[in-house]
Amino acid sequence: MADLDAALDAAGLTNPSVRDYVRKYADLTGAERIEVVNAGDDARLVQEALDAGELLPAGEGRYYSRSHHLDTARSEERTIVATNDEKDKGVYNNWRPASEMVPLLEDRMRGASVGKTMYVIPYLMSPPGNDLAPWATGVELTDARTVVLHMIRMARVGVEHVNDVGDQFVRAVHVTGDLHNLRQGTPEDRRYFVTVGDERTILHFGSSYGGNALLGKIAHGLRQGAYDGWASKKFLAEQYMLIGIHDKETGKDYHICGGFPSASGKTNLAMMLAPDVLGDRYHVSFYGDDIAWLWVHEDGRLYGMNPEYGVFGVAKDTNERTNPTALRSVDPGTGAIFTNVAYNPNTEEVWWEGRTPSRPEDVHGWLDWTGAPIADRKDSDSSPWAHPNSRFTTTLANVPNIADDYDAPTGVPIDAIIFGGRTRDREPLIRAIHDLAEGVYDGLTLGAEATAAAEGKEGVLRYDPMSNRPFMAYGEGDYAQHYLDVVGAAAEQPIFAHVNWFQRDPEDGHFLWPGYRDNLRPLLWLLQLRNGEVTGRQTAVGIIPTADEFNLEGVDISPQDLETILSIDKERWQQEMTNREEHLRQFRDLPEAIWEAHRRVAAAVEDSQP
Ligand code: GTP
Ligand code: SPV
Ligand code: MN
Repeated sequence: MADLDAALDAAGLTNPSVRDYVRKYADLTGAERIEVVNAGDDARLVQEALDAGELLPAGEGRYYSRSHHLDTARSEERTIVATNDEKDKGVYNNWRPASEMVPLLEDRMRGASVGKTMYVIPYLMSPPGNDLAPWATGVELTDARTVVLHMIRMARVGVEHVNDVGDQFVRAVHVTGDLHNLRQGTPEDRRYFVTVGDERTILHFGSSYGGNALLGKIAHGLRQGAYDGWASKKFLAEQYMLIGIHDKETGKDYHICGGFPSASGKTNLAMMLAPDVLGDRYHVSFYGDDIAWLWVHEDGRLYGMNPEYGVFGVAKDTNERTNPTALRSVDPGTGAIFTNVAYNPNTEEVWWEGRTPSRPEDVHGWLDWTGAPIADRKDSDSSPWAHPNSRFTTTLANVPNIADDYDAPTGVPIDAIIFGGRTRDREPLIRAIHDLAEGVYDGLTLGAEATAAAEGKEGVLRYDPMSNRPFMAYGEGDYAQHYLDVVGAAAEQPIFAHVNWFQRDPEDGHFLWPGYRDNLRPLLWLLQLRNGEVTGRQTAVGIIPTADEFNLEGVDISPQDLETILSIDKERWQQEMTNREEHLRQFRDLPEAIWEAHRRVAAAVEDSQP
């Protein structure tokens, strides 16, 4: 490409290592032109996307996009972590040798961008100046303009982030491929989503949706971050939300982070409004809703920060009751992008299941997520209007409860780490754990129903260690040891807890706990426990609140349901301990401290009163 140097010069992209990398992939993919992207290019690129029909208007300053109908979620089968050392093979990371995958991906990418623009997106997955910024720098190359628009919302984007980093940046290459001919979901599937951990290179081919294509997010922010955190011995990269809780009465601030599997409540928790009766006293602030990096700073405390700059949130069931904060974050004028929801081009409205109690009455003009008119549907067709993994994208600054210091380089000290998944029985509302090894053990045995965030997995009950199963970068035994080492190095230990908002009545299926805003209540109890203000009740699997320790003013729950979610079913837990043993046995080199924790908990379950 003759004008490559001229384009890089004009953009002020001076780092020679970055320039060499761009040249290599421009040559390989055969892109016709390159364009270096800065955050300030957003308005122009939005207009170009509207003109090209890649975006459609969704009211003032909001946009709608539709992905290919076979390209709507992550594919766990097609996602691979490759390295040059077979010791990195784990149970969940789909390890392959780098020497096999790199040529294979380069082959797929060869000539695949002929006639297209290759956008060069320099990005930073941390607040500027953060301790971990050296691992957070990357350059994504993509051939899709809508991916650029998403990256501008989800990451800090601009050449200033990469000019002075030498060779220390992640090479993140995204090539869409011919979505009509990739045989998605068949044995001849041509897609590959590969992170080459020890080469700090990400090669994704065959999708333009979500984390498959916005490479700063899960590929760098989780998989590469996890690998780097372990290789450097410095940090953890986790699929965690991160919130602050401010107590206006005492003036104290607390920070809680925690892992819930995909589409299981992180965004909702991070955007939570305090329940009305508690609102005068407590305020919840949003730091992050999907990823946190954790490390111990020179002052000896455990810190967390959100590498992202935006929210890629699940649309389904987002409404004025469940999450008004999310709705405000995508109000007119926010620049939000909706993907794969239902759309009405006449009125420029969007809709998804759970947005309102019933579907829009006048179906005239409404199109489902595939673009098919609702009015043409057969009466028997009850399929959802919006794809179950349809999402909204908006920058952090649009989130009404964004923390004042979300962009501060320091990050925030962590008081508590929580885990939770969709579990319809057994798991109580909350159980707290003081001991580090038992906390890590608890995270490793997180069991949950999988969701539509991954292709073809919805409803499957499975273990999802630390909510990181789809993002594991190296062996689980090494991971557990690294977790113990990082958190164990902190002078002040966080408290751990397991939470469950999803217990259901076995007969009629209703959720026993109202959830959403009321989720603040068990978290406040946890902080009180940490402060020694309550004692709870010790059980075999942790400390659970007694009903009187627990502020339930204004909560809509029956006494029987409350009793169920605050109790431990011995028999179910005995079964669970057998399953856990089998689950943990898969992992090579699991630290003895984790096995000891397992044996301690299993013995306590056996000894407990039924
Ligand atoms: P990813 O972005 O995929 O990693 O997911 P997430 O963990 O951020 O999920 P999110 O908060 O967007 O939750 C997804 C789904 O869980 C939505 O359909 C919510 O309505 C539902 N949900 C969240 N919190 C609660 C709760 O407290 N109770 C119940 N019953 N449902 C909830
Ligand atoms: C998830 O699936 O956990 C997400 C969405 O947060 S994606 O970035 O597409 O992976
Ligand atoms: Mn996620």
